[in-house]
Amino acid sequence: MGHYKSNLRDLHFNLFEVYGLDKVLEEGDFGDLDHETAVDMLREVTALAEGPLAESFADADRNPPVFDPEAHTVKLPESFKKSYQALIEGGWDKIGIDEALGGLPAPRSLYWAIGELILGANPPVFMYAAGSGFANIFYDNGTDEQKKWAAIASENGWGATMVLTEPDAGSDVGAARTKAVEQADGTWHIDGVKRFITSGDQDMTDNIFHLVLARPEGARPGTKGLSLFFVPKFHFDHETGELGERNGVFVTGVEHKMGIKVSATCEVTFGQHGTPAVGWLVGEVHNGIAQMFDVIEHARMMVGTKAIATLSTGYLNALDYAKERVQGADLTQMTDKAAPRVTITHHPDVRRSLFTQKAYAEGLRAVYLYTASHQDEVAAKIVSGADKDLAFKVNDLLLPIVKGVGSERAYSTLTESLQTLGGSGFLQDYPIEQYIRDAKIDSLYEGTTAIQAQDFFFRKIIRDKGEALAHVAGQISSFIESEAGNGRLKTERELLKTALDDVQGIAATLTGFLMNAQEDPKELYKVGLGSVRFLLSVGDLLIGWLLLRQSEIALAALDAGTSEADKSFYEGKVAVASFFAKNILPEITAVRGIVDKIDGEIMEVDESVF
Ligand code: ST9
Ligand code: FAD
Repeated sequence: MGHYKSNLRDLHFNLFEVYGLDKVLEEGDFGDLDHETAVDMLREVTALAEGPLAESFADADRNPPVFDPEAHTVKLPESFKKSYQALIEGGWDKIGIDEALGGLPAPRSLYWAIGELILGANPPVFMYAAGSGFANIFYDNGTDEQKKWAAIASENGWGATMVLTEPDAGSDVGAARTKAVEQADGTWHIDGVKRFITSGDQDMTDNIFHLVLARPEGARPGTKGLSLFFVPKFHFDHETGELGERNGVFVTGVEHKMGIKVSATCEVTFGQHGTPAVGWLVGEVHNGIAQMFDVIEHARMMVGTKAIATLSTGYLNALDYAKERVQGADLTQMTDKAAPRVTITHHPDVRRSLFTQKAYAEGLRAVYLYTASHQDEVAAKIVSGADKDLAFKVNDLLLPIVKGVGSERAYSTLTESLQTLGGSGFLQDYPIEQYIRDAKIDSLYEGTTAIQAQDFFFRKIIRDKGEALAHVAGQISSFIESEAGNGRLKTERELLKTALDDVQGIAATLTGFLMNAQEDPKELYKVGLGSVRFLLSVGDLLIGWLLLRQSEIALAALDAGTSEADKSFYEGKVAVASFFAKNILPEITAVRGIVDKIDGEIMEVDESVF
């Protein structure tokens, strides 16, 4: 058995019992895809994930990619290549992709559920295999001719990258200096150095295409002056796809990292090795940052789902260990030195920790699948009654939660998973130390948590005039006011009501700071000081609500009578929702108190004070 422990039962519960996937498949435009096929797909990917994908997880960490500075190439460990090939041979990189690119359209909830299984087992496999997904986005944004290149790239299984970051342009993408110079034949020469580029080179695919942000000569500063270019590693015949000359884009360095080592993080240099780096303007329009955000939105969803998937396997590994490990006596017999020794699941603090892990793993899964359901018009209608326009706004609203809250809570809760194993957790004999190292990146790339929090408040709430937030808050209110649980969830619904009031209070306080900033710009600092706390609080509110919704469904299933295995599953749902409502939700009240009293004092002190 490999390191990866999936939670297929919970995925089924979410997809079929909570989010109505059967109805989505019936009403949506997904061809022959039906309940049985979806169940088969999930089962097959689970076997693949627990087997061949997980197989190289540790080996590829201990034997990271090798960079050859002369040849500008990156070689990946053989063990990892086998995992990658297993995914590609199964055609799993084509799920959710347009049929024009050889794909199989699927509801986004199913797509991301499959994604969770792959990302939990071996995240870089998913990332290297994202070429067809990138091709799909290129297809959607490209000219008719470029659509053909996208199909060539997808059908030939080419790799792909997203290229934004430069040494002086990280969070501040608009500071990028890489230039684009138009040529007489309509192509562009790209000139500059990008850094931290994931999958910048590898030796698994025949070709790689880079989607690169660069600034055409004379274009304005900032993100709005950037355009998006398609830059292949090898030129190719645009009709047949046959490979030609090497293009002038070269990997000039590979980073040595804390984790996720097999995912090659590359410095990529354009047009500075005697060969021009020829690029094509995507869609023949100068709309680079908006086009790149089509990629970023998927990548942010991917990063959040990756973090959540890792937390889930971390929790399940910790749980297995806790059920076996015998240590100490039951607390009620602590003075009896001869009392029988018990498994550590008997200790209250271990139970507190395991329930915290279960709550965040299952609660965050509910959040990413709720979000995914708003990426499909049909699914959104079924799940929350949102029409197409509102559905996509809800998705926009929730992406910083999936990414920002998912990554922060997964990382901090994974330390609980490690703690459950005591000293053994610190050893490489168990996967959790690697989970923690591999998961740290999730709060950093694709926009740090601070950036997610600003995006959430300024763009997704203020600029949206609170429409999407009001829709979700309305859903939560309806649940609070309902008879959910027939009286058995009364206390929990009251706690949820307090949490909703507190979150709305925090939102109002931050909005007040923003209004006051029209008179005194420094008031804006107060928004910056409170925005991450706000993001995390909204995340907890959503988790609390969705766990309680699950609890309501579980109670109904228990009332109807279930199998013994399902009985434990549903009882677990009821217990974890109650635990979260009673132990975590009340913390939001304290956050509200803190945000109410933000005074901006730390913005006044001199830098020397630190
Ligand atoms: C990175 C990659 O870190 C890490 C891992 C890569 C793994 C690759 C594998 C991926 C797999 C997933 C793909 C699967 C595909 C499946 C497909 C299946 C079909 N939403 O606020 P303004 C736009 S990469 C949408 O003024 P500033 C918008 O156009 C590096 N759009 O920003 C806006 O114009 P307007 C990642 C948004 O102050 C314009 O930007 N790096 C959003 O100029 C300007 O907006 C980062 O993420 C949004 N939320 O710039 C950088 N926001 O307003 C983080 C902005 O007119 N930094 N736009 O609509 C930021 O995000 C900054 O806030 C900033 C600020 C750069 C946007
Ligand atoms: P900085 O922007 O310098 O941030 C430093 C600190 O300051 C952070 O804590 C940040 O939150 C804070 N900060 C910065 N600006 C603000 C602000 N305005 N308000 C509040 N706080 C702020 N990039 C790509 O283009 N393609 C890739 O494929 C890719 N893959 C990556 C893979 C790895 C392993 C890594 C480490 C990075 C990757 N990146 C990639 C780059 C990644 O997206 C950036 O590292 C990230 O956006 C942060 O930029 P930075 O590292 O320059 O940090």
